Amino acid sequence: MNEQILNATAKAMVAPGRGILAADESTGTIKKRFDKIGVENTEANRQAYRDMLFTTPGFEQHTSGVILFEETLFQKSLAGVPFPELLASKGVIPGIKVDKGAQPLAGGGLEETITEGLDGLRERLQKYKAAGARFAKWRAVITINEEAPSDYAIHVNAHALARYAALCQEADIVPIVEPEILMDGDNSIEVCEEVTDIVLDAVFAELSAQQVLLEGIVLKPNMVVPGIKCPEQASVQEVAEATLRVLKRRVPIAVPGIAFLSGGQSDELATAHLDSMNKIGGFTWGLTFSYGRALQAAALKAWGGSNVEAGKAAHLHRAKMNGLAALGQWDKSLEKAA
Ligand code: 5MM
Repeated sequence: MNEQILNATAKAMVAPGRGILAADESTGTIKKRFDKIGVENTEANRQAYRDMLFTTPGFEQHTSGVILFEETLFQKSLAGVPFPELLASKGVIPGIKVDKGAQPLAGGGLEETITEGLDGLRERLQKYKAAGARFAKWRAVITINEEAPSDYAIHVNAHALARYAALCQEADIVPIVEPEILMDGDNSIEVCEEVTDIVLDAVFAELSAQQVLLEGIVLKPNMVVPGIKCPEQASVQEVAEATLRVLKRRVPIAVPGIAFLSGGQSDELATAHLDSMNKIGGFTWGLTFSYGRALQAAALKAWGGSNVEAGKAAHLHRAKMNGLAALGQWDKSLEKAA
């Protein structure tokens, strides 16, 4: 493990005003996205869509890295350049999703899951590194309902995240540690705050127990929000304050950065929340985005399978807005002006 390389990569991933594009949809997930715009889920269409995103002029000013799905890591752009090479030539760090998805937790019974993909990971990491990946991502999924999350689900997922992180660091690949608490229930913001607190506590305990170098990770958490079905929604300020309260309690200052997932928030809310937290300040980590849907939804719709220029314009706009939010310099009026 080369501590300097890991720390330098992690810092670059959360550099001021830049964040991460999560374009690592597995084949099943991208099908759901393509279905909405009536585009067939073929390898050629996936290549064309990702080509549109990665050749957007200027997106690199706001984008430090891109998380790729395995297929994309080994795919070429429409101009014949391997995607990781294309990204690296723009100063964008290529990353790779290495988990194999969330599966039902044996004996769980509460609709809980455990993320799989540890078997053979050491070997796969070498292959990904040779293809140009400098960081990786593993997503653990935590559900909130009347009985969940159970201690069982929290601990096995935290354990797996730490095992993954240790293997990445052994290969000098920065692990993005993503414990996602889903926001699709009817729970209050207070419940989300409590669960986020417990989960982050468990995750950092496991990272420490498994000797993961905190200076060489990026945390990708959910924001503290009420469930989407909760009748009482929260203001931008309330979300920002609750999220920072938990993070300040649970994330050691040795961690170079935190890059949020958007989790189903609207594009503009995800930007507003990030901006609000950066305006509040009072922390040492880089605080940025690692959005999937909140960065891509507008671009996907504008592209619609063929309108490359419209797709690029929509992508650049969201990348720019989130880059400003990562500096605490975003303003709603910028959305209207665009
Ligand atoms: C882009 O979506 C990612 C991959 O999903 P699947 O493995 O289910 O295909 C997902 O992990 C994503 O990176 C994060 O959840 C953040 O994306 P959002 O849309 O929540 O910002």
